[in-house]
Amino acid sequence: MPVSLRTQVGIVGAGPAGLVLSHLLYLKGIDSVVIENRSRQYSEQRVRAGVLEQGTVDLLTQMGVGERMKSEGLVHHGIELRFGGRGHRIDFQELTGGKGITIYAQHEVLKDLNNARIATGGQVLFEVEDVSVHDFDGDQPKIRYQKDGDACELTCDFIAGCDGFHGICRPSVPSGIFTHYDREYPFGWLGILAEAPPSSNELIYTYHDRGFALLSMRSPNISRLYLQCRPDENIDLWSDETIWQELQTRLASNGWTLTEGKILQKGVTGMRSFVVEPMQYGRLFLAGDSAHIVPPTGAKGLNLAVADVQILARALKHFYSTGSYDLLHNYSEVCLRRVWKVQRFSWWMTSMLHRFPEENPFDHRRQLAELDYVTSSRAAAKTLAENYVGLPME
Ligand code: RFL
Ligand code: PHB
Repeated sequence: MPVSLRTQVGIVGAGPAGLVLSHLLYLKGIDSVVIENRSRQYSEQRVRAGVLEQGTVDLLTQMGVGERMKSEGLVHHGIELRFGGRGHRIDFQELTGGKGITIYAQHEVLKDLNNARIATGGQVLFEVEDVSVHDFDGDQPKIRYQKDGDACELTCDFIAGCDGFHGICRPSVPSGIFTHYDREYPFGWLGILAEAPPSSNELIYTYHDRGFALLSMRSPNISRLYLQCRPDENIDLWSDETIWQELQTRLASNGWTLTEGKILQKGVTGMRSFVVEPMQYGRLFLAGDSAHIVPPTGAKGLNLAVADVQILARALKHFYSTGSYDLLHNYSEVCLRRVWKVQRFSWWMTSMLHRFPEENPFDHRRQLAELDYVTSSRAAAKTLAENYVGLPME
């Protein structure tokens, strides 16, 4: 006999989507259990996102998990677009009526959320195995898993599939229900974390003949940098010296120097755009990367995951307060309106800033014209700024 547990909302995945949802539900008086197959240490150390939209910062602050982000996060009011060896600033503050972004690592957000969940008696179960979801087409869905050698069954009212792109929730839905929209890009990003003070106060997105490069950061002493590479690039072929040399070449600009430092971590990430429609089946609701992936050029994945669960938490609260399914029925439609706008923006930033293997000289000239337009037209710059700092929530 499995160990039986009961909760209102069973959440698969303790990434940003799962943990924000769990804590938001707690603040609304709704019980949840989070089931995670990795260790807490692994998820709190894994280097991923770094850019938080204003809306994400505001939400984390309202949730009471913004204290460290406020003291350690770096607030930025613009970015630089660099091409032809020259930089052009996009002034978010001026173009969006005072908005900005905050640089604060995803794994730091996870630490803050895990601490808040534990301090308030929340249940986040790490290192579970063989997770599977059942009966979500009825009104007593179940999550089955193994924990410390015991078979467990968690019965819930609803399941939130917050288990990322490679999770089990989306593939558990019978075929024919979901429509998938997909685009793979013919390149990836080689990312490094380096012990070097950032060479710029703001992020620099660079278009270079040899490919895209991005200068970002994590703190006043740690730089985060990326290079466009082949999607199947073998990281072992890149010595630290070669990486710095390529960054120096692509980021070069008159009168500006890139400070190098010890490389602490390096890795290659593939790039894709992906959406599943709808984001719900029966009592299973998908949120975050389990339902959609964006290429990182717009810095949107984590922010979109947080937007989804904000909408889901509101709909669940409405259900528990009134018994009405109205908002739950609208969940997918409301999320997807934002998802597709963010997909468009991420695709556009990616298309503008990368070299494509199949491009011809016309495409190259068109990209340069696009960059010239975005950095010389107030209307175009405003469009970029409005999307980058984050579209308003519906
Ligand atoms: P996550 O973070 O993938 O979390 C899913 C969790 O589910 C767990 N899991 C399971 N648990 C139980 N049973 C199973 N069978 C399970 N299968 C999986 C996983 O272990 C994990 O803990 O998804 P979530 O919560 O939807 O969050 C999405 C974000 O993590 C992602 O979109 C961002 O990291 C994307 N991203 C960026 N987003 C931004 O908003 N701003 C950025 O600056 C930014 N930069 C980036 C990025 C992603 C990157 N990479 C590595 C893909 C930069 C990079 C390089
Ligand atoms: C990062 O700091 O990791 C980062 C910044 C901007 C992006 C993507 C990633 O567009």
